[in-house]
Amino acid sequence: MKLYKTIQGVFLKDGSSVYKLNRQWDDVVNRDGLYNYLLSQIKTAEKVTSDNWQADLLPPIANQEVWAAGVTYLQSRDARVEESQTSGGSDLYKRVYDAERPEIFFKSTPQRVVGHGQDVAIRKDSTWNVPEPELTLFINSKGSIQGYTIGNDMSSRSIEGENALYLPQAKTYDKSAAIGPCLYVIDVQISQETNISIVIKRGDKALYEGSTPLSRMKRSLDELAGFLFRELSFPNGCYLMTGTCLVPPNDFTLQPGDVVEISIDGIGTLINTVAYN
Ligand code: DO4
Ligand code: MG
Repeated sequence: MKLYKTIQGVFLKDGSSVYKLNRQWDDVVNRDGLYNYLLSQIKTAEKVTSDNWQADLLPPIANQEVWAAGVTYLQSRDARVEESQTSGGSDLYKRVYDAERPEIFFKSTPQRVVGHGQDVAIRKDSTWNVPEPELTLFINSKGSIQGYTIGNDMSSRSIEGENALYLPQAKTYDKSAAIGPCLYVIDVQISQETNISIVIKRGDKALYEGSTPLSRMKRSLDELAGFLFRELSFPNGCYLMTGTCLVPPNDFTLQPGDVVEISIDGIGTLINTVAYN
């Protein structure tokens, strides 16, 4: 089942049927057994017959913070080892990849997040910018994974590469986090065979394309959620981006007008155009 947030409210899509839920986003999503709760709502919710409900899509978020895990795939480790050669920080990435404790960092407050169809930003003071396509977990306030969405952890490689201590500036700025188009809720954990793919388009040319199964991630999803919740509470639940595996070649940087399309099996496609703030 898929949950969408729009200007008109919260909508639930089950197969080809769509229902309007008369509750606020936080109240709908932050619960145990979200899948069964949504199933029960279908019995009483108003069925929507026109297609207009999708017109004013918002990111699937209200009062949730967005956090991110890093260096969870070998490809991310290697790319960062390379970009930090001159700063002397490359050893950090090798060590965190092998360590018991994962890298987890704060990514975004909800008001800085954009959704499907909105612009994502690159920093004007950065010379090397990339999208990071990431499976993104919705975790309820008790620390249990209840759903999934598509995330784009927009990053400045020039700023992070200059000095690892600049990570918050490389990662967190207005419109640096995109999530959507929906929250995907299933009654089992998402399959390891699930593919994440990306296409970056400039005009009608695809400049970079890549795809990877989730199984290439070094850590488990529960492990990442467990570390995030060790000493942090999230009264409305939170989102956790789980790291990237798809890294464009080193001579690639995003430009305003580029279109980033990220797809995850079962969830859909998140499309954003790149712009300056
Ligand atoms: O270590 C810096 C960030 C890593 C990251 O965002 C990723 O691996 O996806
Ligand atoms: Mg990332």
